[in-house]
Amino acid sequence: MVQFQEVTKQSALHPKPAGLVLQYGTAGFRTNAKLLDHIMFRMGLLATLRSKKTKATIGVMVTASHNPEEDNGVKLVDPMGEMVTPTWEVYATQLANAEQDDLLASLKDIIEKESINMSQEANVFVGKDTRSSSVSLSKAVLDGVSALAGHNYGLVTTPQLHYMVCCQNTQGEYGEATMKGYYTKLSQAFIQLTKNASNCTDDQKHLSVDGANGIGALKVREMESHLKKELHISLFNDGSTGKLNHQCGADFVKVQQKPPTGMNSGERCCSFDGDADRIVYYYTDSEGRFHLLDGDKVATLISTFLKELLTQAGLDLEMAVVQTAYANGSSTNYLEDTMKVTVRCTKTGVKHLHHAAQEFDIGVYFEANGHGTVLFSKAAEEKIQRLAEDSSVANERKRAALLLRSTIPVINQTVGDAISDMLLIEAILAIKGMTIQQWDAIYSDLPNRQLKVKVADRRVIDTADAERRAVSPKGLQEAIDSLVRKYREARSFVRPSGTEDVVRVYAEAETQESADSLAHEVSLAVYRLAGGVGGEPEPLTNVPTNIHQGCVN
Ligand code: NG1
Ligand code: ZN
Repeated sequence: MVQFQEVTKQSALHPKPAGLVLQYGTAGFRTNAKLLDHIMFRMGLLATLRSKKTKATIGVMVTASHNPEEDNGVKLVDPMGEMVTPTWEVYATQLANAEQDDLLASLKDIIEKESINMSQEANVFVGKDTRSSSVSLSKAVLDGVSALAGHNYGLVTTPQLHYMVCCQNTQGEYGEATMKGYYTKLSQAFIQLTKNASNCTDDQKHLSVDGANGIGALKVREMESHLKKELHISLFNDGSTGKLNHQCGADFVKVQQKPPTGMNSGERCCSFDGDADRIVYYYTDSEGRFHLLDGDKVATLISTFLKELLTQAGLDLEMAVVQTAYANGSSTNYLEDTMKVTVRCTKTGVKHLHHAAQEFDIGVYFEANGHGTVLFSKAAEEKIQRLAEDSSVANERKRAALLLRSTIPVINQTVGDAISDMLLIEAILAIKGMTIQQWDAIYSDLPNRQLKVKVADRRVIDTADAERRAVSPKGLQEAIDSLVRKYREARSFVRPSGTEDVVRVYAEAETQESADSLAHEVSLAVYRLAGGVGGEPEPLTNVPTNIHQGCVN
């Protein structure tokens, strides 16, 4: 077939380095940008096949999110704006690792297994972040997509691309598949929602945003005029001078537990990550202490707000909060014991959280690192809509129903979205007349520490129970259990990262000292029992920068 001749011709321009093996991981393919040209071309091919198969528009986003500027990555977006389905992750890995001469055979194998009609039209939306390598890598994707099928959005945030794909496949029901459509939908909804906070002062309307020197900064600038001064944004790390994710951005702030450089963090601040699908808030108090409000605090604020409105509206809808093992233990206790909200724990990676959240009328999902959103089932949206329109409903119920109705369009339900989450959080704080200090005081985080350990092969670690227990190597879980028993209010778990060649260690305990020491002891157990490489992890207190041989925070 002519199509296959074209594939052969084009793929020669995007050759695969022989022997290189990469895995479609937690967030697609992600590694040093120099190794990704052939992957991009092949993901262009695969997205075209997926589009033919689903008879719908498919998205391809070129980004390595919060990872360093030198890295890049790619992930596929399914028709409703969600992450690509797991069977196709397997095809992605198969196609990516086929040696040059086997590429056609691998492609034909997928076509056959999925009974794809090759004469079906295809449509693929391609987006990229601000990394310098994203320019040529997104061109490689487009080479893989037939010239007719592709729609290149150029610079977009990851969640904007997910949104466009969903709009396109719902024939505009979800919104208009343009940048203007995105800004208009979100900002109009925000303005509508904050009308209910009429005595909000200019001070309360002010927010400092760290754009991580990435795409989020560009897009916040673009959106500002749509917000009609209802939110006053001071933008830092806007990409004009600094390097992407370097000493700034949501991941830096969360892991280092300190403000980004180039920002006065006294007041209410937030940081996006490099592709603007994560957000964390923070402030520094009058004694100079830094306070982080991470994804768990965001989930708590949003779910408290929604639960109060549901009660006031008298709506019987089942709401749940979905977290991962990284959620701070205090947040889980608060949600379950005080708020009486159902809490679910899934494996790391938003596709798992998203899936679990879909099982409820309202599913609030957030990773501790700040990636998350809220999902409303069709039935829930309809019930809210009916109540908001019901003229026989009395004051308090009516107000709550109207607020719930106005909340829905502020949210990007396809995937976690820093811009949309920011607008939702700002609206909630304004409506509740709540300061960031009051929000922070809802519960106190247990001190915690995250470390990384290098091992020869991280696949030797197998986990169960939503990654909270290690089932291999032998003896590791027993070692962790006995270390945890030494500390009060302690918890620890380990898992192989899906985006980096490391094993992650998490520990929390009553004091920071205990959390640090437990994390270190568990790192040593991993190092000894799971084939650690490099020098043994050293205690945190000995190394002020938190950077160790074989154990990097
Ligand atoms: P890995 O490297 O699998 O831990 C990290 C984050 C995930 C998710 C992905 C995708 C942590 C501990 N892990 O995955 O939550 O966001 O990156 O970006 O934050
Ligand atoms: Zn990201």
